[in-house]
Amino acid sequence: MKIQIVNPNTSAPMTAKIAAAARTAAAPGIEIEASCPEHGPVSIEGHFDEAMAVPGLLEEIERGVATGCDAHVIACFGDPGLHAARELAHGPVLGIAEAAMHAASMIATRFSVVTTLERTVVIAERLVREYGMSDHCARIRAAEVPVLALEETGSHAERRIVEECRRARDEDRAGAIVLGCAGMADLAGRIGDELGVPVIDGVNVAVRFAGALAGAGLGTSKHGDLALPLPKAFIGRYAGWSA
Ligand code: 5HY
Repeated sequence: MKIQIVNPNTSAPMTAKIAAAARTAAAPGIEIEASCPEHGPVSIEGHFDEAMAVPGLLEEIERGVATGCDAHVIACFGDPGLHAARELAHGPVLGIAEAAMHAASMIATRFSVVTTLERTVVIAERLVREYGMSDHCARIRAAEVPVLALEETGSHAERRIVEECRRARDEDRAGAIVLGCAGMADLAGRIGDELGVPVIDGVNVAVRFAGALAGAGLGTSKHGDLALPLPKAFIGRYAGWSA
């Protein structure tokens, strides 16, 4: 089985970190194909970044479908382009936010999310509602850490995230904590050990859930709104999408 994982931003160090976390999570015999778009923002920290990242993400998903990937993971906590990617793919497509929130709801009555910047909290709040997690999600907190600070050795990013997770544990009555950025994939184990509560990395659980769904013979339904896109002409820079 081959699982594609796409980092929708264009940061090569973050893509490498996500690939490593995905390979650690993958069951024996599962091959991971990791990539990021050639075009787009180096980090995604708002609605504009998300919108600008989606065309490149969809080009990567289309490439993964063409190379025979059995399932696909979108490794960005806003789950950008998730439904559009599901239209393109036959295999399951999972976003790390959706996967992490569902995992948290299965191991704790209430969970909190610790994300990067305050301005992205509204995006996570929308996903909590969309995924039916409002009764499970105690709070969405921002550590006020820019995404790319997670790639800088010696930055205070990790310490700020640990402290925000500690506040979530102590103030939100959260039985589990969801990390709100793919760039935090390498922190879950350390923070969980330090705080004594389950800390969930979406890359880890999304890869495992994707393998489980594909292993169960389940793919994205092609009946209804997630059917393949209707063939039509695209003009200008997207002419390559013309059917
Ligand atoms: C992510 N941005 O997972 C999100 C995190 C965020 O570039 N990768 C990004 O702040 O929404």
